[in-house]
Amino acid sequence: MKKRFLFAALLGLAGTAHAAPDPAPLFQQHCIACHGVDRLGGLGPALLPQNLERLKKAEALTVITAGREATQMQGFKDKLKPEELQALADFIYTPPAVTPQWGEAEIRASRYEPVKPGSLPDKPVFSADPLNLFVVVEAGDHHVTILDGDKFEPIHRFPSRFALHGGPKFTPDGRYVFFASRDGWISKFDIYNLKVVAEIRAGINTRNIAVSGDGQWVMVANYLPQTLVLLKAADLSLERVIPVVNEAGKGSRVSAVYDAAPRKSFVAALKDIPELWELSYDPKAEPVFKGYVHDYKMGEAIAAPGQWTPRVTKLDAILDDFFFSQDYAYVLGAARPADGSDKPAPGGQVVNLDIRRKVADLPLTGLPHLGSGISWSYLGRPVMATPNLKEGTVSVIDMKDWKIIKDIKTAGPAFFMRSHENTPYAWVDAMMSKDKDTMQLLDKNTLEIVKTLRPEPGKTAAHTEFTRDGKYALVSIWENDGALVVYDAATLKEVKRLPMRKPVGKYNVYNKITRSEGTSH
Ligand code: DHE
Repeated sequence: MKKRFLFAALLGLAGTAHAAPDPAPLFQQHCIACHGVDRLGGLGPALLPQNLERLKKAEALTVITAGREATQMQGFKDKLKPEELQALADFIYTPPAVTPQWGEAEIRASRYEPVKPGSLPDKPVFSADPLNLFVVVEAGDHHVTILDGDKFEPIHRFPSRFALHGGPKFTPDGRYVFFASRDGWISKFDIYNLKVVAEIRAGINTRNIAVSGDGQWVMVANYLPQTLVLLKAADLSLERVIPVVNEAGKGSRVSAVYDAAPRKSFVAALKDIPELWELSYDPKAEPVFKGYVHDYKMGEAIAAPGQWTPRVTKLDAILDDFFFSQDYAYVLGAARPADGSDKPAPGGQVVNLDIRRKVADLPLTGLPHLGSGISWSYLGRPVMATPNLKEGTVSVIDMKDWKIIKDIKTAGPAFFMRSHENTPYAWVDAMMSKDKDTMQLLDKNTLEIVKTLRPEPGKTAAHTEFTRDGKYALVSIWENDGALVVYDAATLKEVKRLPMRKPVGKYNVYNKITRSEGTSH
């Protein structure tokens, strides 16, 4: 009996000796200063499972151990034991016991204005054409470069919030640009004065933003919490939080929100419920009688205010990743597997926003990336073309009868596609394939691939954007020691190469504010 007791006691002791370290005090001591109470983020990003979906745990462990280059994240290998480093890595991938809140109070409290609104001059502090600037998002070290689009020389470079995502959005005059980080930070930057003038944290896990065509509003799409957040563009102050919930009380993450300027509305793509929401920002919008509002019961003929009340289009599949016709009457949506898996998508759908229903199916295969689609006129008919994230194909779709005119074989699955009214070619990458270092040119008149460029052999080439006149095309070398390669869009000769830190995207002010059909809006 005694012997058995001793054995059990030894086992217990051995157990204690090898017990995993408690990560909570470790986090408190080493991480909280930058990554915030409840892991909600601060100077550093939020460390919650939803925010870490794009980082493998093994990579997170490497960052905790060795630090992250070009950031303030130091490595802890000299301070912590291997099992403590592992415990911290496990901890940040563990959901918190209580779902974190980010409501009106937290949003309002987060806002700050480094510069008093209206106190800065209304004239650019530089001589370059303010409408031919490029805003370049450098993900390698989380910076933004403002580039002169005539001389191809940087005018200014400043640190951005951690991990910006989605295209920056401009006010209609091109003076201000807004950025969203995956951690929910929205920043307003005064291009004329080269200064961040206001910031606010609108969510914990944010997808993107849209700026209204009248320049008055910024709408934020969130995964966590499941909300749309409306901000005043003037100072980023909170106007309202719109919970995204269907009539049965089921909430949904918001995949993205877009400005449908000709309709004076925002259109939101929902990730978890088969609905499409349109919210008018027109103060004179017709009241909403049917459908439902969060506070109203379905079916009751209640007239809710036309402005900001979601007008709901019911769908037979969950759609996200949208492309809009130039007049915004139609939305082309690709279905994504709701479970986030790699299963093939069941094609795409065309929804008419006026009659609020699906008008056509798009027999697309693979994983079309409609959000990167572009449009032009082919044989006198409006067409749109979409790259595909799973197949080496660009599909060209007739926007009158919604038939696929041609599936053009390319070097490999692509992420982005770009063109310009003044160029005969559409530029498409192959960055999801072994030929990731190629950029192919598709002739918009013959629908044939006519040229393959290889800006830097072995390095990823992606995301083209044109100067305002369409004469030059800027291609990113998507590496930490990357570059912007400037091509003459007619001769296809390289004219300049600027070193950049993983320039994920670049945005020409004029092409964005005029909604060029060759680029994203
Ligand atoms: Fe994006 C735009 C969704 C992963 C870089 N991306 C968008 C938009 C959507 C979207 C809906 C349009 C919003 C806008 O511009 O307002 N992106 C998604 C995804 O669902 C996906 C596949 C998975 C995810 O985790 O979010 C995804 N995106 C990525 C990346 O991995 C990329 C390549 C690198 C990164 O920085 O995250 C990436 N997405 C971009 C860029 C844009 C973008 C550069 C803006 C393109 C433009 O020219 O407008």
